[in-house]
Amino acid sequence: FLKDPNTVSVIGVDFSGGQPKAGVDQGPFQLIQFGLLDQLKELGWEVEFDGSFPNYKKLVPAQDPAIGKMKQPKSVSNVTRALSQHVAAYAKQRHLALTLGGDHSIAIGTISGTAEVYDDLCVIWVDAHAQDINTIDSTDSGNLHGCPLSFLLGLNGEVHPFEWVSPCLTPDRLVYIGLRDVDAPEKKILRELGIKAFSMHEVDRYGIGKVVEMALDHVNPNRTRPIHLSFDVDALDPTVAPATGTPVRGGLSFREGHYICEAVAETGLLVAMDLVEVNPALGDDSGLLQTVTVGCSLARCALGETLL
Ligand code: 5AB
Ligand code: MN
Ligand code: MN
Ligand code: MN
Repeated sequence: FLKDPNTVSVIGVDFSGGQPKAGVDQGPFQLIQFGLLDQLKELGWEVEFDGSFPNYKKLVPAQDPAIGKMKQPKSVSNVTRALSQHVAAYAKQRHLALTLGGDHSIAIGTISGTAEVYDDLCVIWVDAHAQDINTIDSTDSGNLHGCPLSFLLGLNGEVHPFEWVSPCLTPDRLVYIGLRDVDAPEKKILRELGIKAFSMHEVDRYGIGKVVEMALDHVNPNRTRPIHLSFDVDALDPTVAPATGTPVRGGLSFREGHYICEAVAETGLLVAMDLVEVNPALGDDSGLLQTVTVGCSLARCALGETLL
């Protein structure tokens, strides 16, 4: 799907409005500061980065009152709308879009953007949380990083200010890996929609190799569909990636996380990746370095770095 030589367009989304903890907007800066762009060049990618970080922050209005239970709705809508256009433009050029977060609400933008170009898209969602499939009514927290998929699946109907989001995903095109912290309403939604989810229980039972194979068989049976990988670093065990806003014990090991990215790279079908929820303000210095190091190596593996 991508033009040759492969070009990766990196987007740094300095946005934290989908959740309450300050600092996650600095994730992109830290990942790039650590050397991610050069690392991708060394892998042989043409790397396109417009160099600007504050471009999303300025879309956050001074006042952003809650609407219903939704917190910071205008901020999330403004940022994700701009981001969807950004990602779609790169996807149209057949560049791989690598979006660095920022909290996971940005997936409303990234997946909308990719889906606009690739109508046969499937999404692999790697996360501790049943991701973010809370509807604007089922959410307890009102934090929109817990809701992106409800918008993408069209579960919320027409909601101001998200009228611009058109449902672009069907349940059969979505699969989760890494779940272990699922709200009751989310469990209900997953069951009702028949969404395939491989929790940590399945990872333990089958092993990550079989889980990824089953996940791909479910959403991409003939390996013909473009893949959007949305990777929330909190899918990893907190001992592996401590600097994140909603850590949950019993997560993916360092190798399991990397295996997912290596296996997705092997399909040759990856067209977009989100790497989200790195919060440099959380965890101590070594925790930050560890989390940024892991984030960069996950991205490299998704973009083709192999061990041998
Ligand atoms: B993350 C929770 N389900 O809705 C909610 O980090 C947590 O993007 C959402 O996965 C976590 O607030 C969102 C309790
Ligand atoms: Mn170009
Ligand atoms: Mn998430
Ligand atoms: Mn999460």
